[in-house]
Amino acid sequence: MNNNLRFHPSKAIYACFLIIFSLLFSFKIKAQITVSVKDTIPTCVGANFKITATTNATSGAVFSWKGPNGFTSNVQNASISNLQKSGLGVYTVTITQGGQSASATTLVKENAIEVAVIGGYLNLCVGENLRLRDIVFREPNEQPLAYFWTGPDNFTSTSARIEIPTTEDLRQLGEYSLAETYENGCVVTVSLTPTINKCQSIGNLVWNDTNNDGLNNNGELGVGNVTVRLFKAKIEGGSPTDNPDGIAIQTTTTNATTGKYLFTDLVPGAYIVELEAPTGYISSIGINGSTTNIYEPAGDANDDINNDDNGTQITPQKIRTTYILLANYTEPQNDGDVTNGTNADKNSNLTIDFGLYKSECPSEPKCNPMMVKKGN
Ligand SMILES: [Ca+2]
Ligand SMILES: [Ca+2]
Ligand SMILES: [Ca+2]
Ligand SMILES: [Ca+2]
Repeated sequence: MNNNLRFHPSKAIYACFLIIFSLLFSFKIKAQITVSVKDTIPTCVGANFKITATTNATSGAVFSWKGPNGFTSNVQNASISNLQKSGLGVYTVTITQGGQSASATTLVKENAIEVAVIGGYLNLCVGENLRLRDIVFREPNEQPLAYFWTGPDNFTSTSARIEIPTTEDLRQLGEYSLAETYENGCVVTVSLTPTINKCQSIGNLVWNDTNNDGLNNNGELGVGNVTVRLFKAKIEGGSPTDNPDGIAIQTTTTNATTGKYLFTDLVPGAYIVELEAPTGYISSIGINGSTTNIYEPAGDANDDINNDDNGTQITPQKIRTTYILLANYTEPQNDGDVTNGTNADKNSNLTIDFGLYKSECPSEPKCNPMMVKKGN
C-alpha cells in the first residue's frame, strides 16, 4: 500500500486549517473596500459644493459618480457647480478596486427653512413676547453660519432666535423675514406674519336690584340703555389708583333687554368702569333701607366675584368701580363665558356687575348714599 495515499490525521487537520485560513483571508479582502457619503446634503439652487466620498481604498481605486440630469464624475469627491433644480436628487458613487466594488448614495435636496412662533400659537395677545425661530432640524454640521432677521418697526437681528415684547400700539404687527447663510454659500429666506390681538374684555351686567341686597337674585332683570364708560386707571408711584386717567377710552350702552355690556379689544392693565346712573336709580347698598353696607361703598371690583354689585355712587349721576387689573390668561372662567362647554375665556372678566336700586325717595338722605356722604 502506498504510504502517501494512506489517511493520516495530522495531514487532514493541516488541510482543514489551510481551507479555513484562506476562506477567512478572502472574506477579509472582500470586506475591506468601503465607501460612504453624507446621507443628505441640504443646499440651494445656484450653489457650488463638493460631495465627499470617504473610503479606505488605496490608490488605484476607480470612482464613478452618477446623478440627476446626466451627472457623471470619475474623481473621488464630486464637484457640483451652479446647482439647478433639475440637479436635485440622489447621487451615487461606486468605487472599484481589485475586482471588488462598493457604492453609497446621498440625497441632494433644497435647504428647508421654516419659521414658527415658539411656545404658542401664531395668534398672540398684546403683552406676550413674540418669539420666533427656525424650527427645521439640522445636524450640528449643517447649521447656518449667519442669521439675519428683519421685521416691522425697523426691526433687525442677527440672533438665531428673536424675542420681542408686544405693545398696545401694535407696532410689532407685520411680516418678519429670516435669511440664513450657509457654509456652501446658500442664502435661504422665509417670512411669516404673526397676528397680535388685544385679547381682553370687561363686562357685563347692570341689573335692577329690587331687594337692594347687592346681589343679582333670580328674577332681578337687567337695566337697558345705561351709558357705561371705560377708563384707564390713573397710575401713581407705579401703582393703579381708583381714579380714572383722562377721558373714557370706550363708551357703550347696556343691551336694551338684557342690561348687559361688554368692552373688548383691551390689553393688560388697570381699568375703571363707570355708569351714568339712570334717573331714579342709585347704586345698590346691601340692605334695603340702610345707607351703608358691604355694597356701598362697593368692595374690590377685582375680586372676580360674579353677579355682585361693584359700583360706588360718586356723584348723583356717576357710579364707579375700584380699579380692575387685567392680565393675559388669568381672568375668571366661571363668569358666564360662552364656552361651548369647555373653553372658558381666560381673557374675559365678566364679573364687573352693577346693582341699581330704584329708590322711592332718592332726594332723602336715608335713601340715597350720596346725600349721606355729602351730609358728612
Ligand atoms: Ca338683589
Ligand atoms: Ca372669563
Ligand atoms: Ca357678570
Ligand atoms: Ca363682581
